[in-house]
Amino acid sequence: TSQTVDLLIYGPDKPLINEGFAERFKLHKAQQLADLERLAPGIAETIRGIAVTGLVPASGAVLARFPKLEIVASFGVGYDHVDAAYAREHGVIVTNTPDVLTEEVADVALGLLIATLREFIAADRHVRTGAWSTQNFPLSKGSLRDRSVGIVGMGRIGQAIGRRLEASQVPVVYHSRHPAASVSYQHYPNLIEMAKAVDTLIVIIPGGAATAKLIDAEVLAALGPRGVVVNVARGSVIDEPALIAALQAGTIQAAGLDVFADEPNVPEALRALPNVVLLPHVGSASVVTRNAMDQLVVDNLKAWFDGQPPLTPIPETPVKDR
Ligand code: 8YV
Repeated sequence: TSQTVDLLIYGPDKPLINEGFAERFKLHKAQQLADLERLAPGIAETIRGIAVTGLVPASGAVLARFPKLEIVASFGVGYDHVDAAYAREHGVIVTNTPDVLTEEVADVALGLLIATLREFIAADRHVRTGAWSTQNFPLSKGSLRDRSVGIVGMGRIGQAIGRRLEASQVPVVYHSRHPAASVSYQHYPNLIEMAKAVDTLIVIIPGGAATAKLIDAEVLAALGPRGVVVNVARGSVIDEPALIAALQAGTIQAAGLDVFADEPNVPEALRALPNVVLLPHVGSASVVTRNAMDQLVVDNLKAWFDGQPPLTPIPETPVKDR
């Protein structure tokens, strides 16, 4: 007879995760940080696993509320909202949902780049408003044809973006702390040097303190007046006021942004700009991909409580033999 396992579903409600667990799991819920306070007395002490279902804060202080915690299964490939250092020190495993979203996010990065360069959103408006009957849509200032792209970050998604750019016959280089063994694109250890050498940046590097405001005024100036920035990583990676200033002044050309510094609050100054395409953090947000991510959260927790190794632990919390 297996003992009941108490799990906390922390974050937005997700049917597939709620329904993913068999009888022996007892589910508790907290949609937001404040809801943790409202857990019945004694419940926090029973929780052995947490599914973090969205970008809710899972700081050390939050995780410390759960003395029996063994595993945090986080939804999404990025886990800058989960304190991995705390988890490591306290023997708590953290898992994320890599791989199942790689191609989807890479598709969105390329789509967003092309939409930005070829002005799809304004062109759509031209048709809808009936303006086309009196005027042809102006030729787009931007094109993928005369560009070279620097990818910031060359992990799984960066490589998938690189493959798409190669298929589109666009030259690719990249910046990351260490060269990636699996690609042959030129590696720039220095981001400024890369920004000088290309006219387009696609940002797909983890968020968190180590990359905060990596794309700053100096990088944007190095990119120059033809500069286009696409961000499908985290808003924290870009100095947002510096980006807005550069777009307003025309010291760079345009930007395509799926992520923002303070979601869902997007500065009015950014929303007013004509030379940006803005998406509400939808990189992985299709039914098919989100279902796969939900399922991977469930499968990590099930594997762990079945005595198996978790499927996709983060590198900071390696699992010893199980
Ligand atoms: C999610 C993401 O939207 O995987 C990521 O890192 O940013 C997205 O897939 C995010 O985890 C919020 O739930």
